[in-house]
Amino acid sequence: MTDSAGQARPQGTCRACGGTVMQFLELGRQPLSDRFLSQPEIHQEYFFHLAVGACERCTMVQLMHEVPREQMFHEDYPYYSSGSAAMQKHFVDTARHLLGTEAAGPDPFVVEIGCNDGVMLRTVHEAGVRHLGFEPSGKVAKAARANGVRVRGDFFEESTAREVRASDGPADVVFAANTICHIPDLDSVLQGVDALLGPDGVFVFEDPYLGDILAKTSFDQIYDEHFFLFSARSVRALAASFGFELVDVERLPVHGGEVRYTLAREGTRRPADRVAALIAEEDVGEVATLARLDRFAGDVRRVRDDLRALLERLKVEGRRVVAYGATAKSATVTNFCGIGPDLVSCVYDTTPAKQGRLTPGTHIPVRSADGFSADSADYALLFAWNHADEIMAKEQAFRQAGGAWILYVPQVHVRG
Ligand code: DWN
Ligand code: SAH
Ligand code: ZN
Repeated sequence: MTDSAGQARPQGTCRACGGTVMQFLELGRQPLSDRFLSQPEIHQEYFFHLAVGACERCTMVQLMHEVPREQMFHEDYPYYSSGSAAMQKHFVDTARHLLGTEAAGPDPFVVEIGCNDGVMLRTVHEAGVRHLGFEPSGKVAKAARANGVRVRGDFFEESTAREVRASDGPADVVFAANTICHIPDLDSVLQGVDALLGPDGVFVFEDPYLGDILAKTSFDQIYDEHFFLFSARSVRALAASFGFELVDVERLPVHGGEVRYTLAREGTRRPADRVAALIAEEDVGEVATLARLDRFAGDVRRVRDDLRALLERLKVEGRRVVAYGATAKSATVTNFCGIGPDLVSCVYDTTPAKQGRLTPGTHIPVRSADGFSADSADYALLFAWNHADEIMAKEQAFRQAGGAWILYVPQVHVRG
C-alpha cells in the first residue's frame, strides 16, 4: 500500500492488538529526548529512527520503532513534574477529585504508575490515605520520597503489580498521568492492572490526545517516550481486549490537550454518554483514517519549512534568537527541523538537571532561566508552548523590552 506521495508504506505490528500498523509520518534519526549531554557525551549519543503509524485493525497510533525503557527512564531522568505551577495545581485538584470519589470509602488504596516527584500522590499522602507510587527513575523517585510519598522504585508491569496485590491487597484506584502512553508493553500493564485492582476499582489515566495533536499539528508530542497517541476509539478497543470497559472520558486542557480515560471491569458500570459522544466526534473528524493522518504529515512538513525559513531570515537580519523550555518535545522539533546553535543561541530552563548541558542531538546550550531577562534577546522560541500562560505571565519584562515570542503551534507565528 502506498502513501500520499506514492511511496510504499512501511508496516509494523500493533503493540495493542497485533494488527498491521501503516506508517504515515517519518521524523528521521532522533536522539533520546530527555538525555541532556555534557560536552564529552556528545560523541556517544544514542539515536533511533522516529516514525509513526496507525493500526489498520484497532486504529491505535504508535511509533514504528521502540527504544529500550532503561535508556529513557533511569537514575538521572531529568523531568520533574513539579516544575510548573499550573501542573502542580492540576495534580492537587486531581488528587482531591479521586479522594472525594473513587477513594472515598473506608481505608482506600491508591496506586500511581509513574508518580515522578510525587506531584499527585503528595496530596494523597497528606490526606493520610494508603498509597503507593511506581517510579523507576531514581532521582525523581527520591524527590517524591522526600515529600513523604511511598514509592516503589520499579517499572509497573504484571510481575511487580502482582507483588503489590499480595502485600498490600486490592487497589481502589490505579492512576497514571503521562505514563501509560510511554509503555509499549500494554499487555503487561493491563494484566498488572487486572491483578491489582479490586472488583469495583477503576483504572484512570490521562495522556496527550490524538484529536488535539492533529488539530494543532503539535507533532512535537511525538518522541521516544511517547510511544502511543491515544484516542477514545483506540482506548475503548484496548480496554475490551483485556476484560475492561471504557466508562468515562474527560478532555483536559493541560499539555496542549489531553483526555482522562476511566476503565472499569466489564459490566460493572454504565459508560457515561460522553464516551460515545467523543467517539462520534472522532468519526466525524476522521481522526483515525490514513487520509487524515497523511494530511497531518503534510501539515507537519509545512510547519518545519516555515519555522526554518523564519529562523534563517532572522539570522540573516542579525537578530538574537534564544529558546525557552528545554522540553522533551523540543528534541523532535530541533532535530526534525535542523535547528542548532547557529539558529538558536541557547535554551533557558528552570531545571537544574538540564542546565549547563547541551540539548540532545542538536547540542544547544541550556542555561538557567534566571538569566533570561538579562539576555536582551530579540526573539524567544517557546518550546514549552503548553505552559505559555504561566511563562509569559512571569516573563512580561521580555516583551516590555521589545522582545517577541516565536510559536509553532498550531502554526508558526510571532507574538510581540
Ligand atoms: O510526557 C511527559 C511530560 C509530562 O513531561 C514526559 N515524557 C516528559 C516531559 O515532557 P516535556 O519535557 O515536553 O514537558 P514540559 O512540561 O512541557 O516541560 C517544560 C520544561 O520547561 C521543563 O524543562 C521545565 C521548563 N519550564 C521553565 O523553564 N519555566 C517550565 C515552566 C512552566 C517554566 O516556567
Ligand atoms: N506523572 C508525571 C510524570 C510523567 S513523566 C506527570 O504527569 O507529570 C513519565 C514518568 O513515568 C517518568 O517519571 C518515568 O520514570 C515513569 N515511567 C516510565 N515507565 C514506567 C513504568 N513502566 N512504570 C512506572 N513508571 C514509569
Ligand atoms: Zn491494533
